[in-house]
Amino acid sequence: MPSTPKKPVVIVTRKLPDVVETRMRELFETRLNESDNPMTQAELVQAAKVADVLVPTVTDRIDRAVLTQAGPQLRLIANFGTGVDNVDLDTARNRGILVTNTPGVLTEDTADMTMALILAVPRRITEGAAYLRNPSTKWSGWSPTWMLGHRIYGKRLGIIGMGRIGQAVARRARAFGLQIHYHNRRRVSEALEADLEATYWESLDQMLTRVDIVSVNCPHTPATYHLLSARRLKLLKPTAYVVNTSRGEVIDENELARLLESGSISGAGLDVFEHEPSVNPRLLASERVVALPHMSSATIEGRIDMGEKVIINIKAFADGHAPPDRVHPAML
Ligand code: 8YV
Repeated sequence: MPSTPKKPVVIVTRKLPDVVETRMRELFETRLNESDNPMTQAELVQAAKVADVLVPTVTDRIDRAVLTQAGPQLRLIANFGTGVDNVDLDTARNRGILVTNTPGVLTEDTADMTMALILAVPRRITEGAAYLRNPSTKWSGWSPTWMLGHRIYGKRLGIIGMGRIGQAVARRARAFGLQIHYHNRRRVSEALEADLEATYWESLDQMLTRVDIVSVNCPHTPATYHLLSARRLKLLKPTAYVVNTSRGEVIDENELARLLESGSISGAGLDVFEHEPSVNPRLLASERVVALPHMSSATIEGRIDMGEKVIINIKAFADGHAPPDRVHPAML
């Protein structure tokens, strides 16, 4: 009788939606994290010693130490997330460990939240909502000069990173009457530029001096760490707003806080932070900041789609095929 192939041992580091966990259990030798407590580095090392496949999330640092102590059976890191800055990709590649991610399925949700922040900060949405809720303030009624924000229609939006999410933000922003400007490693096609009515800036510095709202939509890589450096942040107009739904590390957060405190820029909408889960208290203290706890992709539909992507990548790998969402497509 032919023996049934051994199911891969899959260790999932955080609690995933039930439907995803159930399917993973059916398909693989899956070990789940019912408690949802983030794993310590020591626990990650332990997991890497026994897993054939590790499924980490943004809260797990799969660094050199974890990867060099991994057992030889660890062949795939199927990241539950699009950004892979939590994984030491070079070490993984050198050790022949494949890394996959979940691109495409959180584009629209992240773009929605980016647009929400683009609206929320200039229009003071959270301030107004908090005012009505606050039991110590009594609303005395409408007044012509109270709670005034700034119009976004007709303003210039500068998108840093014109990938899937940047483009989805541009589409929404066009509908709100914003003019689209962008900076990207590579200029996008003429057809796409025409479709989005987007102006390309090869020089990020020049774009920053001219836009009213900046949206960070590029991944965090060694090349984009502090891309919005202290020097670059100072190029922004004092009336400018900064929105970030990508990764906190792309912005020099201390300098951002300083410029907000001194009124050298007008506000910021931040869903991500440099040292998550801690949030710079200076940013939280600023009335000019709308801060969210890394929830741009947090929809149940999105999480299930992400889980499906992870499952497809593991299944392809287990069946001896190339997983579709390889971060280094050349491997395999
Ligand atoms: C995810 C994200 O929730 O996918 C990403 O890159 O930033 C998030 O929206 C998180 O990364 C899941 O690991």
